[in-house]
Amino acid sequence: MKKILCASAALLAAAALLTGCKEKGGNAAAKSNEKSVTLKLSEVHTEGYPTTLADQEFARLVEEKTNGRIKIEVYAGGTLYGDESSAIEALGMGDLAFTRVSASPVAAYVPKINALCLPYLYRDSDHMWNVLNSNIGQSLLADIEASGSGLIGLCYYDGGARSFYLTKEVHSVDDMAGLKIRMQNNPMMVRMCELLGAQGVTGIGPGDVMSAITQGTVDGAENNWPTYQNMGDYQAAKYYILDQHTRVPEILIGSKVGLDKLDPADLAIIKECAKQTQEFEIAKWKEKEESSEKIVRDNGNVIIELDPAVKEEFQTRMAPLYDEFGAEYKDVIEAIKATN
Ligand code: BDP
Repeated sequence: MKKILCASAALLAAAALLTGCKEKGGNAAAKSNEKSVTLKLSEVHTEGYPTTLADQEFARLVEEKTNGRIKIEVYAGGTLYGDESSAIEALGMGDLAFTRVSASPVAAYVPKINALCLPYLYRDSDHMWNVLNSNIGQSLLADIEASGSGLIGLCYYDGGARSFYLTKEVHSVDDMAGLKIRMQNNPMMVRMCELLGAQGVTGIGPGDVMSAITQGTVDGAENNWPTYQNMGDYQAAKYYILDQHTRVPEILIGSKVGLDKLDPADLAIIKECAKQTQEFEIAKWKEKEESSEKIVRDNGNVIIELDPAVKEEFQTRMAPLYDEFGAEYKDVIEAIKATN
């Protein structure tokens, strides 16, 4: 008996994400005349940014490996969802097929993800990648799908180290007192500010940070070199404080309700293609991190290298987050620390 399987009725109804259904059965991959499916991917970064390039590479690979049956349209620059929490919510409801986001807002759905975002957790980038590529990182990615969150974790991308940038000079933890700082939508990040005597402000999408600083709604924000430069924030807050408090991985995630309706073989192809783009993004990331830092330095911004003792004080002040947000994942945190 031949069954007609619509790739995602929910997607079709909610946002016309699908342009067709395909017939189940037979060698789907070999049939080039089957109706194609078009799925949307939301990305806050602009064209040319490392994660956007990786999203596009993912789309290219999926189209190639499915002989054109599955097309993925990448919406860059936050044109579909300017705020990552809304994009994640849309995945859960089946209104969107994919989004590339920071791991930070994903923790609202899968709290265990906070174990990857704690401050001063990784010694450096290599340490982070050894963790993400190990069973620790890969099982956390699988946990996203198993958690009942409605999300599928597909792969990690590099997001470098995040530091504060402000309209005022900061040379010590005391200098942070009373500052209003835009943070990602994650209570752990807001609490981080509180522990420094500052005030974390959420609800501002990454594309709106520059104007929030210019208008004085906040005194600054925190991010890696590429976002600080690419979003134009470096023109509004000229002091970049190299405290490098976190390395928050980027994640490519999919909608479980939408993707589970695809042929399981196609979902397997999608998962495989996503994994293949990780190294691609890391290479683009390295280039962009360097060029962004150069642009910021050439612009005459003030880059504050903290005294090691001061950096240690930032770390000490943030240490309670390990108990407050990581108590249930002590084994994971220990395993991360023990990774080479
Ligand atoms: C950037 C991430 C982006 C986040 C943004 C933020 O690439 O996904 O949305 O930070 O701070 O580094 O919201």
